[in-house]
Amino acid sequence: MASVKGPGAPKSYDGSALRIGIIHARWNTKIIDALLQGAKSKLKEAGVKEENVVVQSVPGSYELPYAVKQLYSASQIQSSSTGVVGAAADLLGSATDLTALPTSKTSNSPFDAIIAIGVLIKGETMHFEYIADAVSHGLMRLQLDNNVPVIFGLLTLLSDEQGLMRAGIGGQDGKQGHNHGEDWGSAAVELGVKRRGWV
Ligand code: DLZ
Repeated sequence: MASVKGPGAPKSYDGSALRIGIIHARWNTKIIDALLQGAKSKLKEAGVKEENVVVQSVPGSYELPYAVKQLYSASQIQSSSTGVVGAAADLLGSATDLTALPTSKTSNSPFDAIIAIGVLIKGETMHFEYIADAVSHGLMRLQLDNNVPVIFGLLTLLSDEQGLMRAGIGGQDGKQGHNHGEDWGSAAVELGVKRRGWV
């Protein structure tokens, strides 16, 4: 029987004209890496060109809203000398894989969608609640204020096990789980296409 949960039957959208940004936190790296691969695989499947996917990282989930804002702002800056890749690198600091991208192959249009990926695992203090709340509100505000889809790739987990399952890596009971990063990649393509026009 088909699952009740999830985004329903997949619809295919042509992502070949899209430019997508991904900002991911580095806390809980094993889970993050799998989610990132999942998202990238769906972007590729939809035809998003590799040179039009910009990936950046920040230490933890709390930094996601600021980084999304900076990345999006940078993509709006038209810089004839360095191009948007250089401009984004300037804004985000020098340790960046943005500069590794060949500017000539990279579109300098603003991002059509940005995926924010983070993994919060509840500990013994209230840290989790404060970060989850702040990041959720921050990302929502960003997408509404800037009219750019921000895909909510923040897992708020009660255990490591839940994260492994939701990254498709598998839990202790032998079940593999579903990689939610794939859903975020597909959502970015769909929203990116729809942002360009609903009719
Ligand atoms: C401090 C912290 C803790 C305790 N847990 C997590 C977590 O589970 N996931 C995550 O992405 N980040 C965590 N952080 C780091 C904060 O998000 C942030 O990077 C720091 O508080 C510095 O602003």
